Amino acid sequence: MKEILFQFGLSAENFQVLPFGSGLINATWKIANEQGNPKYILQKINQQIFKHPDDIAFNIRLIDNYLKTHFPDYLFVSPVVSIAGDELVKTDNGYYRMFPFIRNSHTVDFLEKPQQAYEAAKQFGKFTKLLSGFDASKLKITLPDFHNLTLRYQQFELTLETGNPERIAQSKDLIVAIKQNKRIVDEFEMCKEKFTVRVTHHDTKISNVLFDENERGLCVIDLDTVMPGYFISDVGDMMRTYLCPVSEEEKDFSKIVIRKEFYEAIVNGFLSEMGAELIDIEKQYFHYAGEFMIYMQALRFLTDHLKDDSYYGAKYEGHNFVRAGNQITLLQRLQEFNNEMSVCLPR
Ligand code: GN1
Ligand code: MG
Repeated sequence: MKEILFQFGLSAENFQVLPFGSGLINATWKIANEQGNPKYILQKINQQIFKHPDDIAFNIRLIDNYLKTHFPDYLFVSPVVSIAGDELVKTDNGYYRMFPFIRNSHTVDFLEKPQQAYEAAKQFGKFTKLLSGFDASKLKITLPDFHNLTLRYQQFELTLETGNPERIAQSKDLIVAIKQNKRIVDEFEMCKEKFTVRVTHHDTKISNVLFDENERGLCVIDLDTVMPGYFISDVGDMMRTYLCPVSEEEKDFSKIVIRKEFYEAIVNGFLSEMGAELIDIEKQYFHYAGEFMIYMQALRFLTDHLKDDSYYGAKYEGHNFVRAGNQITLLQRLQEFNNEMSVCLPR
């Protein structure tokens, strides 16, 4: 750590390095000064997943330039440049990057109020809207096929033949549930033909939004997965992670419910920025977004369980099995909700 801080022009004697955040992929630390005030966020990029960290830096630079030119008032958190002049510091141990800690800002790990969902949805919508004049095809693909549901389904089917046979046998019910919902994959194929490709964040969990002291959204962060994509990725992951009072880690599935006020907050927050951008067919599929992302996450957790947790890892035996079951339950609750609500929400 001393060496890494040095490369970013900081002396380890003047700073404390504290673990920070709860992401599953990259490791994150908060760098605080001697008084304990946070000054920087340091991240190690997981190179098992992001094979070309330079591509992430490239994308951030392009977006940064575009936003600084066209929307200078937008708060964009640019990475700290190292003494060698790079956004990334490469060590034997991997790639690191650093961001300034924005004063008086904070992140939220659990949503307590619908207003937080509104603010977050507004910020993710605003990010895509501000970049509507930017050519998304210039972005490097940092994770090929990241939200390609069709491919994920094919990988799942392949895993049913090549995966851990004991786990496959034990997961029968979840496998059936996945297969029964295959329609969601078919609908995605239709979406791909009709939807507009836009700059998409692809990781809209609540901790990727900065809030100010008055709980107003400031901007979005964590741009590793910003790529060309469809709005259902961003809206869908908000539905997946904001609607329910418990997370994908919850083992007691009876706690999985859909909170209507949070649903409305996502719709209103996102449409406050993107309402004029979305085309009719996209608006008609607003409700599909949640199904799409929850189903894909169930599929990913289950596939990983059947492949002995090679992607997500496991903190206990059966961890990804529990996560997959949790997401299947969430999918069922959302489908019930969508059926009941179809009258009062824009369909
Ligand atoms: C991963 O690391 P984190 O938590 O931001 C994953 C997301 C999943 C999420 C599930 C690159 O995101 O796609 O939705 O875990 N990111 C990657 O918790 O695979
Ligand atoms: Mg992330």
